[in-house]
Amino acid sequence: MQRFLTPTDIGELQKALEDAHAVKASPYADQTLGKNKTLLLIFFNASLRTRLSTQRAAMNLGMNVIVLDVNKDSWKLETETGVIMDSDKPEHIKEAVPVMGQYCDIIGVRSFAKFESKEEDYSESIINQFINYSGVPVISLESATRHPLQAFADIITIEENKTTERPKVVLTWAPHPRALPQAVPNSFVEWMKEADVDLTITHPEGYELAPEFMEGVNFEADQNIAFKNADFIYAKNWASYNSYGKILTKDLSWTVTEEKMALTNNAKFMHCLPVRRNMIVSDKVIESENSLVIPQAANRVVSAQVVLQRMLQVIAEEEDF
Ligand code: SN0
Repeated sequence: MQRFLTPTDIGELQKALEDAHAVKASPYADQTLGKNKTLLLIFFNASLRTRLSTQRAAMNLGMNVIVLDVNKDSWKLETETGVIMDSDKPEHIKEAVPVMGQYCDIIGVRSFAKFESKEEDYSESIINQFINYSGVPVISLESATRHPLQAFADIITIEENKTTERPKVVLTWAPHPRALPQAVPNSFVEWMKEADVDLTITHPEGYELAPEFMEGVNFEADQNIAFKNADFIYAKNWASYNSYGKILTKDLSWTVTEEKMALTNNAKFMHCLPVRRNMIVSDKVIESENSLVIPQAANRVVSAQVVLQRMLQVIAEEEDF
């Protein structure tokens, strides 16, 4: 496994879920796999869960970890090609990335959508430069259009908590004060399409995800109707794709409240965190027994550990060869 960005990269989902189960049952079983191997985590944006859970996963595998917050602790990186470098960015990403690759065996990179250009964000130009120039396997820690470690952890969480064979899962847009990327909902939809679930998406007009993600997904414009018989409510805000990066509404009638949850089949509540209380979800719902946000975050260690384990196995095979 040379890169982790989409479900295709991890192969058969059922097998990945079995690996997740094994990792959870016995987190230290592969302590020697990561011996003398180094994971480098590069952050262009803030992080709490991704940083800590990925470090923990690496430590469970016996790896060493280096974390770099590029914007705080390093030279600011120029990411555009062909520019005269007379700005405040002293180093070009085309040198920085191969240099980073010299110091580690696997790189994880977080680089959010910049919302300057839809084409630029959806071309995934930053993470692709890591894939093309680092010389080592690359993991997305949330890139411009995807957050696969989150989506994989979400599926693990749904599998653990479902009470029916094929649960109804509802992804609902919810209001937020800032413009947020589409990475989390994009990956959630992309991974749910692979899972044995009945997925519905509900959002206000103008919040359609990119066509490649919306394709084949059941859409319901009325949030109250969408919530009927739901077994899982997955709330998330995202900025508009069509009016790229714009906030079209902050309508608080979309907030997930107890009244809305009462429409469901006693659904579990999920959110990737960080969450704005009483915008996305009411205090009561997030603190209720049906809230899965903490076990969901705990599963971030599991998803990261499965991905690292597979990359380390490939490295070990190459070394044996
Ligand atoms: C990020 C996002 O993609 O929505 C990361 C989620 C895992 N979330 C935020 O940036 C939230 C920031 C805020 O102001 O609430």
